[in-house]
Formats: sequence, C-alpha cells, structure tokens
Amino acid sequence: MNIPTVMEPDFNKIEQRAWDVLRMNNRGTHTVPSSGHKNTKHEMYGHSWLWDGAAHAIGIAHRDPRFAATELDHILQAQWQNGMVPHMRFRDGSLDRYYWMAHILHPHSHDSIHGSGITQPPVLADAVQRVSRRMEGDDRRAFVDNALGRLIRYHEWIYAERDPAGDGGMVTLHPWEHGHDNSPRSIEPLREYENGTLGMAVRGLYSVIHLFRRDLKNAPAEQRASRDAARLMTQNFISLLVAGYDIDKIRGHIPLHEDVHMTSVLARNNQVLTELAHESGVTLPESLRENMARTIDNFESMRDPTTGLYLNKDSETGKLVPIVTSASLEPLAIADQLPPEHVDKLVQHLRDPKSFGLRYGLPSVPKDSPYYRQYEYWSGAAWTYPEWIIADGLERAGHHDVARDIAALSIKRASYSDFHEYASPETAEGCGAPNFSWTAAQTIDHIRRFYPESQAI
Ligand code: 9WN
Repeated sequence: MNIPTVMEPDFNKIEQRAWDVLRMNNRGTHTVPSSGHKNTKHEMYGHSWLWDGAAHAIGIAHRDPRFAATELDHILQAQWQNGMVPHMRFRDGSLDRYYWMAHILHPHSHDSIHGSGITQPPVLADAVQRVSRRMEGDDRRAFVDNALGRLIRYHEWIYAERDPAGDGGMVTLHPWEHGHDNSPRSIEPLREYENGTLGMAVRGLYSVIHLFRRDLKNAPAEQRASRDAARLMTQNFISLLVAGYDIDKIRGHIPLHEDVHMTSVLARNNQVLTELAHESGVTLPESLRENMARTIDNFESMRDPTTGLYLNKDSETGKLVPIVTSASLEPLAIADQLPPEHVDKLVQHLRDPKSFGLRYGLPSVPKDSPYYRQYEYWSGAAWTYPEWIIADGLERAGHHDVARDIAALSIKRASYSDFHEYASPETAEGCGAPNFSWTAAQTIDHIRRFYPESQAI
C-alpha cells in the first residue's frame, strides 16, 4: 500500500475528512457505523450500535452537541423495562428482529422499539457527560435530567444481571456483548462446550450459515473472524436464544467470565455516573453505591501478579483466563484509581515493541501471542477504540506524554488507512469496512484534545 511520506500530519485535512465520513453516515437521528461498501446489497452496518453511538456522540459534540445528544437519546430510547440497553437498535422495519427474537423471548423487552437481547460496554455515562459539557443552559439541564435516571437504571441492571459472583466484575453472555467479537480471550473458552449436543449440531449447521455471512461479502476472509471463531459464536448465540437471554438459564452452557474490558469501562463509567448525579443533586441508591465500590475493591483480583497484566476471570472458580489481549491494558481507563506501580507496569507493556508497542498503534492481540494476526479483526488488528479508552485514562491520571503518543499513532493510522474500521498495526493497511464512523469520531476527539493548537477548522 501507498503510505504518504508526511512527517507532521496535517491535522486540519485529517479532521476535514473525518467530518466528511460522519456526514456521509448521518441518518437524521443517529449515525450508522459505516457506509459506501463495495457490495451494497449486503450492507454490513445499517443499524445503530450502543458503544459506536457513544463514540460518535463524543466526536460530533465538538461541532454539533445537539445532534450528539440526539444520537445518545436514540440509544437510550431503546432501553428495556428492566434497565438493559440493547447493543443494537434496529433501523425501522428491519427484519433482523426475527433473527434476534428478543421482543418475543424476553418479557422485559421494549414494547415497540426493536433491538438485540444483549448489551455492549457501558460507555454511556461518559458520553452523556462529555456531550453535556458542550451544551449550555436549559438544553444541558434537560439533556442530563432526561438521561440520568436511565443511566442509573442501566447500571443497576448491570449489577443485577451481569455480576453473578457479586464481586463487581462484569460478565458477558456473548463476545458481541464486549464488542471485541472474535477476541481469543472469549473464543477459546467456548471450545469447552463445542462437543456438547448443541456444539455438535452447530458444527453440522454451520456450513450452511457460513454461506450467508454478510461480512465476507464485503471484506477478505483474512480480515474477518475465522470460520472456526464464527462457528463458536453461532453456538454461543443459539445458547442465548434457547435461554431467552436469561443469565440464570444460560449458566452451564457458556463460560461466564468477568471481562476485563467490560469491568474497566464499568469502573470508569461508575465514576462518571457518580459525578453526574452529584452535579444534578441526585443521590444514587445505596445498593448501587455499594456495588460500585465492590467493582473497585475487587479490581486487582483480575491482575496477574507475574506479568502485571490484567486478565478475564471465571466468575465461578475465580481463576484467571491466561489469554492476553489489548483488554489486558484497559484498566488504564481507571489509571487514577490503580496503584501507581501497577500503572507503570502496564505502560511498560504498552510500549514494548515485541508485544503491544507496534509501529502503527495498539494491536488487539499482542504480537508475541500465538493468536496474533495483523489483519484479523479483534485478533490482532488495531482499532481506535481501545486506544481512545487508554489514552483518556492516562491523560486524566496525569500521564500526558504517553497519552499523547497513543493518540498520535491512532490519528496517523486512521489517516493512512483512510478511516477504515481497523488496520494492520504493522503497515497501517486499512481493513474491514470503509468510512468508519467511530474511527472518524475518535480521531476528531484525539486531535481536539491532544493537539488543540491545530483547531483551524
Ligand atoms: C456485532 C458495529 C459493531 C461494533 C463491534 C464490532 C462489530 C458486530 C458485527 O460491529 O460487531 O455486534 O456485525 O460483527 O465488533 O464492536 O460495535 O460497528
């Protein structure tokens, strides 16, 4: 591929292109993750996703806080009666609701707004706070008042339904829930169930399902989840359907692991939710405050003392899952709440050229892992989201230089790969979907935050 030989990136030009991407993907009430695929018959990303929407809103708020607020509202409107916020809100009229069947299977699903039956990283409180800071007067108050109660119910739901061990760590019911879909930390443990009755049935069925994979119609197979990983995710998805999205019914059919990325994001967003409530004069329910405290008190139980990296934890046995991914560094999202020597150790890993410190940014799996493939989705390729989460945490904890270095590489790669969904951390070759909204929105936010002097547009 052709990498332009610029020494100093032209931030204005990069930002201009990022705004173009966001404009192209704007659908009036929300922004779709991407558009302009080769194969328009098989659109990959036509709905609205929770953590994508939060990232879009944070970027868009630099220019248009009202639209950013609308995008967040669009996500929160899909909230279920039990407080769950679905990871996807389907575009009106979409038949995908019959694939998920959440509206039929779950008694607390939304009456009229259709979405999936699982959630995504709880990034909403942070997005609400950042967007609100760009709004003024009555607009701002109305927006926060409207969101706050829903956010509180969402966090209460997380502790009721995703913290089976009661230690504050957040489990996932499917890799789609943490959003790092084919991350080996979730795919490998699924193998334990592949020889059960369902696993065997899915093996047979999968060759047919494989023919209908929309993602393979738009991107080369080496950039997407492998056939094996997709089969295991299908097996997991069918378990979810059989259990009707109920954690008590799915227990014993999938691994219930506290996910280090989800728990880091939860801890950070608990912090923000507490601030938002305080600023609005609202007292958080005592049980929620106790649960939030448990997340922090038990956080270090996810740390492997030998390497200093954080790992997923089996919620039943308490054992750590020894598979390292970029999530192992995400506790840096709460660097201000971790022991400083633990933060320093993570930064060492982050900068190590043999594992995470690659030429064009943070790989989703370290280079020295047997699961590393530089182009493969969440099994090696670099994405802006983990970088954004880590840079933000380090910056807030006062590690400005490291944070800015991460942001600089992220901006550079986004621009070289022309805002693709993800890219090789070694060559910056763009992979997956083109014109990707969160790549654009997080690049804008990185530029505005770390290079404020360049804000000519
Ligand atoms: C399944 C929308 C989403 C992201 C996820 C990413 C991918 C979906 C898919 O796209 O997941 O939810 O179709 O593969 O892994 O993080 O939110 O951009």
